[in-house]
Amino acid sequence: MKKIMLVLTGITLIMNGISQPVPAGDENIPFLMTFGPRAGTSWGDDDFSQTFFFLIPKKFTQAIYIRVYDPDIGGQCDEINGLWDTKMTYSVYGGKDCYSVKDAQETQPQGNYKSGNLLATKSFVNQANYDENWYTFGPFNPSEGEYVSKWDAYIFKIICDGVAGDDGNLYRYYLSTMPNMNKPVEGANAFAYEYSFRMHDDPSEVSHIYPFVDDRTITVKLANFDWDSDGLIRTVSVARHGQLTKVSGEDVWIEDEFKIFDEEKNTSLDIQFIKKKNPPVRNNNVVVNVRNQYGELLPFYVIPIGGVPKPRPEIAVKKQTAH
Ligand SMILES: [Ca+2]
Ligand SMILES: [Ca+2]
Ligand SMILES: [Ca+2]
Ligand SMILES: [Ca+2]
Repeated sequence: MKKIMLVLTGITLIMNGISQPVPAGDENIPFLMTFGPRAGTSWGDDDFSQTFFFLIPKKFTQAIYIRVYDPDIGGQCDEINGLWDTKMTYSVYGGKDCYSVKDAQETQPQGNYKSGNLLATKSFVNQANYDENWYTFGPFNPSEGEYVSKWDAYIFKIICDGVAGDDGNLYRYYLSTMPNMNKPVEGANAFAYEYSFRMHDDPSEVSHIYPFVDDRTITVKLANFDWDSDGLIRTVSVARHGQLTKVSGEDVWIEDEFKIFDEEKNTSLDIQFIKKKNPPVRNNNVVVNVRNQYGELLPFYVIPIGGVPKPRPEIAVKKQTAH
C-alpha cells in the first residue's frame, strides 16, 4: 500500500509541475551539447547525438511548440574547432513508437532510434540570424505525440544529430504554448536517458541531474564521460548526504555501482557536479547516464519527480550507523 501511494504521488507531481526550459532551473546546467561527427571524442561528446523527450499530460489540448535556443553552430555560445564548418539536424518525432521503441531509449544513435513519425526537421550551420536566437518547431497538436498510459501523457521526441564538421553545438530547448515567446505548458516535463551537457566555467556553480529511481531498482551504475578530473561528482538523496562517485578524466568513461536503499525507491537522486577551484577547468563538456541492475537506463527528468531530494535525518542517520 505504501508503495502504491508513493507511485501515485510521483505521477501527481509530474502533473503539478510547470514546464521549464531544458535544461531547467534546478539543474543549473548552462547548455545541452552536441558535437559534429568529425570531432575527436576528447572534446567531450561520445556519440554526436542527443535525444530528449517531452511529456504533455493528456488533459492539455492546446497547440504546443518546441523552441531551440542558439540552434546554429557559430558566433556566440558554441565551441569552435578550427573553422566553423559544422552542420546539425534537429528532428521532432511523434506518433506510435516515437518513445516506446527500445532503441529510442538507449544511449547510442543506433538501430531504430529515429522511430515514430517525423513531424518536422531542420538543419543549421553557422547562421548569424539564429545566433543567440530562437528557432520554433510547431505548432503540434499534443495528440500527434505517442500516448503512453503509464504517464497518461503524450510524448514527443527531439533528436539533435551532428551531421558534418567538428565544432561543438551548445543549445537549449523550451516547450512552449506560443511560437514567439516562452510560455510554459502546465503539467509538462522533459526527460532524457543520457545527458550531454556543458558545465559552467565559474567554479562556484554546481550543476545537477536527477535520475528517477523506480521501485524495481536494486542497484544503479552511474557512468560519466570526459569529466576532465574537474572536481567531485556526488550523489545526494533522501538517504545520502553526499556519496562521492568515481570521476572520469580526459576522453574516458568511468562507472560506479551502488545499492539503492528502500527509502530511495520512487524518489529522485540528486547527482551533483562540483567543480574544482584550482586550476579552473573551462569549456568542460560531459556525458552522463545511469542504469539499473537490468541494464535499463533511468530517466533524467528536468523537473525532478518528487522535488529535489533532501537527506531525511531519520533515514540518513540510520544508514550511517548501519555501516
Ligand atoms: Ca571546425
Ligand atoms: Ca551560436
Ligand atoms: Ca548553438
Ligand atoms: Ca570534458
